[in-house]
Amino acid sequence: MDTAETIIFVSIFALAALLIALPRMLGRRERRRRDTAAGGDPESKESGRGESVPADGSESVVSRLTEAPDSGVPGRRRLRDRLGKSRAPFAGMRGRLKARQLDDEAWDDLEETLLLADVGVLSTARLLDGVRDRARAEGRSEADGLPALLQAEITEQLDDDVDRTLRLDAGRPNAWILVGVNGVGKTTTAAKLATRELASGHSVLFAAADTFRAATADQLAEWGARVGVDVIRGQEGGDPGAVAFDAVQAAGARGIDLVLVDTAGRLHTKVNLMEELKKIGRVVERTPGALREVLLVLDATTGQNGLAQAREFADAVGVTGVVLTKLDGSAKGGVVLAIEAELGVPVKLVGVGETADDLVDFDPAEFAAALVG
Ligand SMILES: Nc1nc2c(ncn2[C@@H]2O[C@H](COP(=O)(O)OP(=O)(O)OP(=O)(O)O)[C@@H](O)[C@H]2O)c(=O)[nH]1
Ligand SMILES: [Mg+2]
Repeated sequence: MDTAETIIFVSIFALAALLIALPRMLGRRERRRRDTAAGGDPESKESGRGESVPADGSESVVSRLTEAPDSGVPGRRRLRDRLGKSRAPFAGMRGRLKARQLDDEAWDDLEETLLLADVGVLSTARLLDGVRDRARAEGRSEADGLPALLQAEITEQLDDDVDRTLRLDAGRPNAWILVGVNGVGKTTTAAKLATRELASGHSVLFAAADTFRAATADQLAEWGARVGVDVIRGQEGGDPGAVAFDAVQAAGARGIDLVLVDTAGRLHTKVNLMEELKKIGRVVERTPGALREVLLVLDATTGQNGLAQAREFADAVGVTGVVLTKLDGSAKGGVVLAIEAELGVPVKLVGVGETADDLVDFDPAEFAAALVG
């Protein structure tokens, strides 16, 4: 073979190799492009460290909600991953307790860790008693078994045959009212709930009963437009009860299963928020049996401080369940125990991020494992 022949031979070979490799390269590029469009790297979505976005920033909030689904991640792993900040004190304790005796110091460590996780004084005492009983019953003398005992005790104290389901009878109007102070995540939770209920085949209508600021109704309306949920809204500063009433009537007329009523977290000073919320409940009940859930939305990052507000709502408006939001950005996940023990209201759902499917059914065993295990 002379030089010219060699060059021709090598060129033909290179061209053939290129023709074989090109479709594969293009396919890979296209797949990467589609993955990015579908939400990209799951890690990069751990945004929103619980900070409030003003209602006028609602457009971006809604975009994030709808455009960054996280559906590929199983709930169990997601909860564990998202609970990173709350897990940290327990992980630290686990390290310290290794190869140590179960002495006073170990018990003090456990107590401090629980308080640090915002479990609260009463619930901490109750958990310590339970873990001590378990350690005694099992004749433990080593401290490194404490986390497992704690996990079992948390599961047991939270479980207690509590009904955490959300009540809905399809084929008639059901209303779920979302209540809670400013910025805790009511509107976002309404959007998450709508996404979830639509996925399970229920029809949904939003009631923008937060008439305090028009921007909040806009936030809900924009979200509704994206997922195909209509919004019943009133005038800015108008009567929130009238909006809720109209929405339930409309649901009855249109055969819609669920009305999600988004309410204000604060009102003009002269109007009493609790009275206004009670009134919303009353007008919804003008369609007898329509009021199925009053969900108190609580921001986990406020920890024990949120409990005082929660008590006020629970006393005033007959809360049927708690949605604990921003658990992903909180180091105070232990507050779940205090909420259930001190309010006597079940935590039904937890929010673990800002995207549409970042809402997880609250499961005590899963939660205890994610926190301590
Ligand atoms: N990280 C994180 N952020 C959340 C979660 N839920 C809500 N948020 C964010 O919290 C902020 C406030 O949420 P909204 O839904 O507007 O709160 P709101 O209770 O309706 O607020 P007001 O209408 O002002 O009373 C937004 O930035 C949300 O994206 C969550 O589970 N995790
Ligand atoms: Mg809102």
